Amino acid sequence: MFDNLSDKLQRVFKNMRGEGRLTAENMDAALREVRVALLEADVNFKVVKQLIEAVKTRAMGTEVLQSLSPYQQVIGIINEELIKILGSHESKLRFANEPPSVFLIVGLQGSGKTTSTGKLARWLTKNGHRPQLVSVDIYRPAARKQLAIIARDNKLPIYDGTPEETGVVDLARSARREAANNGRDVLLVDTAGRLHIDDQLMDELQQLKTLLNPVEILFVADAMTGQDAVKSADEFHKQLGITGVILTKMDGDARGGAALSIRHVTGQPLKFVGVGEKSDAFEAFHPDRAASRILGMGDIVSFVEKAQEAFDSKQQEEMQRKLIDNEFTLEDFRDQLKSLRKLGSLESILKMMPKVGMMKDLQSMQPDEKELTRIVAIIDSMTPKERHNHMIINGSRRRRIARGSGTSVEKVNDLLKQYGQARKMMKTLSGNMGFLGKKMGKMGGLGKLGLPGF
Ligand SMILES: Nc1nc2c(ncn2[C@@H]2O[C@H](COP(=O)(O)OP(=O)(O)OP(=O)(O)O)[C@@H](O)[C@H]2O)c(=O)[nH]1
Ligand SMILES: [Mg+2]
Repeated sequence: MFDNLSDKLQRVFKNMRGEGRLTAENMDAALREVRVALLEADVNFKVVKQLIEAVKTRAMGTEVLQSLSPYQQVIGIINEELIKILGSHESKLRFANEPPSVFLIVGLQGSGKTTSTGKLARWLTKNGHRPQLVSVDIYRPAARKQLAIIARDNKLPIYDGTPEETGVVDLARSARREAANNGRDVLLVDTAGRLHIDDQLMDELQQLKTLLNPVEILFVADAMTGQDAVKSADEFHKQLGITGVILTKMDGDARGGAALSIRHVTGQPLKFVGVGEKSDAFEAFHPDRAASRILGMGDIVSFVEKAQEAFDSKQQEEMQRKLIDNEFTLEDFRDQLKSLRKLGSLESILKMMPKVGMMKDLQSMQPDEKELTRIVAIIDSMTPKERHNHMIINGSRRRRIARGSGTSVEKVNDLLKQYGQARKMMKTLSGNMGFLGKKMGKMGGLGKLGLPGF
């Protein structure tokens, strides 16, 4: 997410730092580069103009020019202005006073409505809600089945309808009744998509809106379509009145401009982003965290949150003790790797790290998902005795393990070497994790951390 833009801005800032003193002239030049970077990232030109003007007015102030750390101040100002553009605070979902709260999921064909409906239901469940799903996409026979499969895979209740219920309105009405009868507090309605906005689609959505009185009408936009996504969001808003946007496929090589433009152009907040095809590749959108990512400051808050989810703290303490006492076995190594994977792909973890300071080295590490799977397979092929004492793994054992895991003796040797190194690395990593956790606790959230010093 935002990788290209972030890289470009990093370069601009680096040049600024090289300037020694900041003057009105070189600041002007730097802001011009920021402008180009934003436009190249496909940010709406009006948004760029407003942002640059706001930054310029504030940054040209004598205070900044005379301050001891003008770059940090300028970056700080850009950060604040970016947050303003993205929406000053996180936009939470609304819920009705009388359950079930109905969320209508709308958008163009293939934008990711069905996938996002499943992801959102999962997210809601994790956050203490009891969602019910229904698909009213009656035009494509496979469409409702697609949602049914997602529901089954994620153990989410879905209203299937009766053979007589062939109309969109019938289905929606029964689904709401079903949700209410089963004590479900949210009904997620996945709707049909169209290639283009047309009257028939809008009529249908309007009917659903009148019938269900939804608290949220979430427009699903495909980030890969850039400014077109922003335009259609705006069009939907004018015709239907949307309450928020889910921007999907932010994991692809989308330039991220849509995310920066939606709020400003439509006046409606970006509420969630989709970052992959899997059902957990979904994040609530936090303007401040996104601004940090764009400016290459990393998204430590999201990382720590994910880490806390994946690593239970008791288990972490136990692990640290083992490391210190040199009792860290291959089995622990495997469990640690598995926990690490729960954080998402290695690549996505690294993207959350700031690109400055000590994390820079980590960024250059080439994550290899297959390698991780192989390591787990090799360790799984060992006997418990071997896992607890790697010293006994001699030549013939190595051959057997290689056969069992479908790898080679060479790979087993590599693993044992890596295990040795990991014992060292894990010690540092788990130390850092503890440190971050404590720091977060003290500061009451990282929003207050502001800019890390360069
Ligand atoms: N990489 C990536 N792919 C996504 C994301 N969200 C959805 N997709 C993929 O996009 C494709 C279309 O997704 P659907 O959820 O079927 O889209 P839809 O809007 O329901 O499509 P229609 O019902 O045909 O209008 C699928 O292949 C999804 O896996 C995402 O965040 N990242
Ligand atoms: Mg669909």
